[in-house]
Amino acid sequence: MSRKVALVSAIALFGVVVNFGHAQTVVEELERGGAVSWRFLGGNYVISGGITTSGTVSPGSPITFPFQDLNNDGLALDILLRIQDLIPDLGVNRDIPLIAQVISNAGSSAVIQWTGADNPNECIQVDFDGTVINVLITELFGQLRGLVERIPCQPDPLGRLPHNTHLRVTMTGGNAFNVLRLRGYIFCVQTGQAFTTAEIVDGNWISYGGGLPKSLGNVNGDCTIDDADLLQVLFNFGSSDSASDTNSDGTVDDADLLTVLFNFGASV
Ligand SMILES: [Ca+2]
Ligand SMILES: [Ca+2]
Ligand SMILES: [Ca+2]
Repeated sequence: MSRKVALVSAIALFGVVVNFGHAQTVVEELERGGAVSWRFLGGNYVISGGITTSGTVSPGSPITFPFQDLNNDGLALDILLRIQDLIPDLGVNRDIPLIAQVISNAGSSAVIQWTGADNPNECIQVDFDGTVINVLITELFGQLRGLVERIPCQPDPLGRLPHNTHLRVTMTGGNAFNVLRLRGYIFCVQTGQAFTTAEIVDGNWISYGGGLPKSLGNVNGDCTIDDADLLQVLFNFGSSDSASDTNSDGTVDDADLLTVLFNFGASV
């Protein structure tokens, strides 16, 4: 008996059906999704201090935020905000670690806030609308607050995630809780007159996540883990088909099959 047949027989005997798709909160479902797609929908910028000016910031391209547990508090909803991805034209290549905090959790909806700062204390060339100025950046501060709600399971509306999504995160709390601030000394001269603050205000953003990722056995990326996933793994058993390789170790084998079986029946 081949290994594959032995495994399937064992499964049939034990009838492993674990269904954890229901009775979770949206916070757990968001974490389970492993990543969100995110798009800045535009806003205004205000610069004051050593330079005083203002203008509009165009909507950005959709980006992906893989979730991590950056502060080791057991909640893997933290993200690394790359300024370069958010505002490519600014020329600031720094990351702000945004730590997730659950503000409220009503089960079917929740409010999550991501907050973080970076203090580079580096003289960096910053491109303000085509004018390149050296700035000794002392502080980068970011904060996002979003309302997480369920939506019908569907392909990622922002086209970033490889699996279907069933959660939408919309900006909430306005300017008070959604901040991207850059502070520093223009021309890298540390005098009071040179101290400048640049902030994005009246911005808006949207994000999508949830769903069932490949790592849980949803190898076809739809809204359930079922016999279609099982068949796909069996069909590709022994190959290196990355779509069917749930643990991304380069081989489709019994570990991947067990992942599908363990989560069999889950749906969103
Ligand atoms: Ca965390
Ligand atoms: Ca599936
Ligand atoms: Ca594998």
